Amino acid sequence: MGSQWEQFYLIHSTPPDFEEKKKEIQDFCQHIDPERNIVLVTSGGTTVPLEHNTVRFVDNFSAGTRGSASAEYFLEKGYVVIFIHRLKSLEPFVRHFMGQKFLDILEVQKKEDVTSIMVKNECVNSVLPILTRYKLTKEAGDLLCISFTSLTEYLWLLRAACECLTPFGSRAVLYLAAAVSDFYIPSNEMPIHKMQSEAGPPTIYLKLVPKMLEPLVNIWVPNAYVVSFKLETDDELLIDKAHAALNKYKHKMVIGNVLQTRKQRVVLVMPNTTNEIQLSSEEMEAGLEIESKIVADIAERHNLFMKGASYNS
Ligand code: PAZ
Repeated sequence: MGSQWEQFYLIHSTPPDFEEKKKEIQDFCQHIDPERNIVLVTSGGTTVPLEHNTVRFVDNFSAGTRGSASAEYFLEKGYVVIFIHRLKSLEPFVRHFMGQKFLDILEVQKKEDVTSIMVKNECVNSVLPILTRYKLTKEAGDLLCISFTSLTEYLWLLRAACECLTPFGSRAVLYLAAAVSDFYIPSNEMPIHKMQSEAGPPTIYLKLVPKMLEPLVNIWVPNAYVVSFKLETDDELLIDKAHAALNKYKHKMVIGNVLQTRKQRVVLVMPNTTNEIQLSSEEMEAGLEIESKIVADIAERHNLFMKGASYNS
């Protein structure tokens, strides 16, 4: 009998479109210069189905703001980005034009028989820099976006992506911002069909999801710069829990954040130091995003880490 994480992969067979997605990640990584820095950004919440033919599921909170914004800042710092995100959560670049905002920047122009759709003049200055960065990223082939919905899909993709990152060694950063459920119903304990109300209120037993940081740090990407996130709603718990995670998994950094203040304040907890990053109200009003500061800090520390890794080897 293997460890709990091995059991998870034994019990939960690969999701239907897993092989195609895995191949996409493999093909993408094969075309990347191994001398480039690369980051795997995970983003958005996982679902935990209550039935095999899923009508109902438990969801994890996350809009995908942290992950999608960070992906853009990593690209700016010259990283190649694999962005593994919850389907329909925020994605890099398009996040700026979500919902009605997208239609509001457009106008219809009719000249003689020709109808065209244009970006409104007053919006050009805000759209142009984002569109330009997007097109350049696409041309360079520096961004791959792959989606998941359920916890099982996420965990299979995480392992597959890590395997593709192994050849990059210390050049790889893992930035695990996705809100991954701690609880689930194992596939072999889940009803096949929709639960019926005639049977009375259901009693649902959730089990603990194995902590994948353990094999990730020790087996899948032992040379990478691994950053995990810790979300709490009680500020008092945050730093202790971040330290506990760091001591347990021995990775490079835990970024602690509190649900209500996550856009203004985070604490970067590392083995020998901590760094609190905050946005002032002036910075927030000016539209600065905390992810720009987080990514700048990580890129600098990653750079030092790589120098140390090549010095030691
Ligand atoms: O996606 P978002 O910007 O709404 O929220 C980001 C976040 C709070 C999900 C992220 O910063 C985080 O803490 N992720 C890890 C959550 C956890 O499993 O503890």
